[in-house]
Amino acid sequence: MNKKVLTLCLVYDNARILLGMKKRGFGAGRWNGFGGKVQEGETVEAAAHRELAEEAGIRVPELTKRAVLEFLFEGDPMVLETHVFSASVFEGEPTESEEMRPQWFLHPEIPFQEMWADDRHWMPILLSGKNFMGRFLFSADHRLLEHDIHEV
Ligand code: 95F
Repeated sequence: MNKKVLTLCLVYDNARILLGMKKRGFGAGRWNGFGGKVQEGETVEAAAHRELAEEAGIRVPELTKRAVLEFLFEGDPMVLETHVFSASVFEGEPTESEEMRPQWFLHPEIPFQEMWADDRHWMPILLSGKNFMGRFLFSADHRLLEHDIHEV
């Protein structure tokens, strides 16, 4: 099985969540958490810290493991194994990077219609404090075909 390991970090508190508008590359034009590919010789958690710093300009003293999500796209043998982390405490001011434009959203105003179609299925579970696993199958044109989520 061909797989890529990715990270995804959500910084949030009881009122708001920090998302970034992806400015280029895969997923451009969508709001998402901050993350990306784990590099060779790097731990998954180190990659998550690095991507938060690179893409959002913030540092977090602690990341909490929350989920592992598998994303599959029809016609593509690659499985995207995405490790989801959360943090509530951060240092620095969220700053726009080449990759992302950060913005805070109140929980009831999360722009699900401008996000990957999986997010509306799992982000409410994340915000409710639960941990979970999920598998999402997309068509080649990024429509969500199947999804399966288990709380753990
Ligand atoms: C969400 C995704 C994907 C999907 C893109 C690559 O970095 C990790 C996050 N990531 N995030 N919410 N959905 C389908 C994979 C394209």
